[in-house]
Amino acid sequence: MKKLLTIVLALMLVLGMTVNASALTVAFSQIGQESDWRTANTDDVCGAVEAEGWTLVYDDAQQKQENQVKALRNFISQGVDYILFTGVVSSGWDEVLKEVNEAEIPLILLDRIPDCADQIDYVAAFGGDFVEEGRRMAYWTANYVEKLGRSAEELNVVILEGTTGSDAAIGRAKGIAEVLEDYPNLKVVASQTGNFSRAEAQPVMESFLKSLDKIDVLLAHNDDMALGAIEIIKNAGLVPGKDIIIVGCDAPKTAFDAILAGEMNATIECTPLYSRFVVQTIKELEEGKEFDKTVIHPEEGCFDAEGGIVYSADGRVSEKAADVIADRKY
Ligand code: GZL
Repeated sequence: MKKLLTIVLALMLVLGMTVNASALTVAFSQIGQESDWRTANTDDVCGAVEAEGWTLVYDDAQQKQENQVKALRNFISQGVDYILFTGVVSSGWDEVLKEVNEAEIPLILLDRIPDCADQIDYVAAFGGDFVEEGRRMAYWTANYVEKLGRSAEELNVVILEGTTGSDAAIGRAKGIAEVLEDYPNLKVVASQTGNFSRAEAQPVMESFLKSLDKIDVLLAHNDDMALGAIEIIKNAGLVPGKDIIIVGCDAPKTAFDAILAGEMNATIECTPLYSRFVVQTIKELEEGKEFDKTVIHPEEGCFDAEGGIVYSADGRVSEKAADVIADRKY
């Protein structure tokens, strides 16, 4: 009898947790649809939440901070169980995220981490190491220039920056500047935001080409802006990937296609595929696990036409795009 009771109790516990977990409502305040990365991130995270049988409450802020603030307040009034949040910019979140804390709704930070992170409660955080991604863009470029035998040349570098005020753009800019200090032959002659979007990067690339006598390298904080710039470079009668070395960041399939076409030289990976982290974290939180405030960074690489180029201070070597494109998931 005692044994039967133990089995029944154990079953109730497991069922209880399963029932609990399946009844969850997970809200996601997403920035918008500005890039291939963002679309892949949305599809991956939302697909995973729904695949678990959880109720998804999703908001696309269309790049506007005020829309995200409104969405977060709506999530609070709906009494959701978890909030997933990535901010379009780094500042201006203190008040609303404190309201999330006061409502005692567990907050999971994804992708871009708000400046106020140390002053608020969040249960876990996951996103790219943007400063390191910037360093890798610059390291790859310096080593590729050396491979071309052009290290003695003074090369003009232009930069298409991401969304002004976002930690992704701030971090990548910091990483690029830090490494280029050691390569005086790579001279940044212009740097301007293209807001992580193809369309907004194009007039900026046009203005670079019109105002500068020579451009040898384009560093784009994301591949969408690099791909937009490639069209402008071709329209100007130049050969992208040859007349202008082009390095992006994110590594969506569209960047691989450009690399295989010889129009782009390299991309630094910044994975948007957070679903495994989100689902595992919520399940572990449901079981009472505690996380510390460390931002968990995924393992990321670098891809180019030939492979074999060192792209980091710890000696990591790029992979050949043609060898890995078939396995890419975004
Ligand atoms: C990076 C992410 C950036 C991508 C862009 O984690 O925040 O925003 O690099 C996206 O493509 O728009």
